[in-house]
Amino acid sequence: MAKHKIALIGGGQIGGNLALLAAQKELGDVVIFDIPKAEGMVKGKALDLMQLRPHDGHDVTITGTSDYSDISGSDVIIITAGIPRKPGMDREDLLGINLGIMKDVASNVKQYAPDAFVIVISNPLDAMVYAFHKVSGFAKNKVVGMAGALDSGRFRAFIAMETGYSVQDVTCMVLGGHGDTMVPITRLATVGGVPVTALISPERLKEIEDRTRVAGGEIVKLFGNGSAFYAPAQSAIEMAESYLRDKKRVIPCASLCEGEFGVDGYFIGVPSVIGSGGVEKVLEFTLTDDEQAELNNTLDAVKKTVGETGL
Ligand code: TXD
Repeated sequence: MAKHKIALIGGGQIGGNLALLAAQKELGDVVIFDIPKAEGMVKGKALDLMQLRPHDGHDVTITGTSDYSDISGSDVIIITAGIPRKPGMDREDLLGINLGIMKDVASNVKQYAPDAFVIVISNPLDAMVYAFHKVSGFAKNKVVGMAGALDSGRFRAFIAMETGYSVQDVTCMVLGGHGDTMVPITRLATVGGVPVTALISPERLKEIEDRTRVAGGEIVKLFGNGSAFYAPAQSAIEMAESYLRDKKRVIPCASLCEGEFGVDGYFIGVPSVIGSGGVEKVLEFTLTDDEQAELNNTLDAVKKTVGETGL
């Protein structure tokens, strides 16, 4: 069977880790694309990763390039092109610069990899995935935003840290926009099937929910320059793997809703089945009145940032 091909548009902090993780999982050959001024960086990262292979034994090829034609025939495209936040910035502050970049990326991906499954990571995520979809004209099942996987992972991590129990057994879901209005569905969070509400006080759960909402900003503040990259990269790789290996994982992703959860025409974090058909289905379920109100609130935030794209 021919090897899969994964193209990373943007080979910076997240892009470099995407390349490492994709190679170590032998998801396929990896092409790291970046702009000409960063060509040396991505060629260097690719060569360094090629030299890591003997230690891990993963037989894939990793290359770096600034020539878009090198992404031709990719099965998966993962986009991190753009600038990250600096302390004090909201994700929405990145819109002006990153929207221009995303329009350029979308046009080139449409030209060179029209059949790929596209995972958008660049911020502001909810607007960037929308922009990619609008500019590329890709079918809705072939475009998805990575945010909920990261936000849910952060929620899970904080619950594991609070209880001391294995992260493996913590199950959580964070829905909505990738911003401070995101919606942790605490009601359904469990540790090994035991509701977290039986393990953690309401006051602490509220603090954990609040920390989850601003977890990205907490790291940006600590770094002073740039944002998280290990967990974002792993989150996107889980989505790519589910597509490439038709795993039918159910992952909170920014998928295009057309009526689900009362959302129509926007990409927003919802439980999404990822398989060889891309986003194969959005799994809808009844929210409580409070949860629906929070989702409507986060939708308003998504509508605002999407509106600013002018698309
Ligand atoms: O959960 C999420 N979706 C977020 C997303 C989690 C963390 C970070 N989030 C966002 O991802 C972040 O706010 C940024 O918008 C992106 C990428 O973050 P990263 O930390 O990887 O940024 P870097 O290290 O600056 O890498 C960006 C690369 C860099 O190498 C640039 O040269 C390149 O993007 N770049 C481009 N690549 C292709 N095409 C164009 N036009 C381009 N412009 C810059």
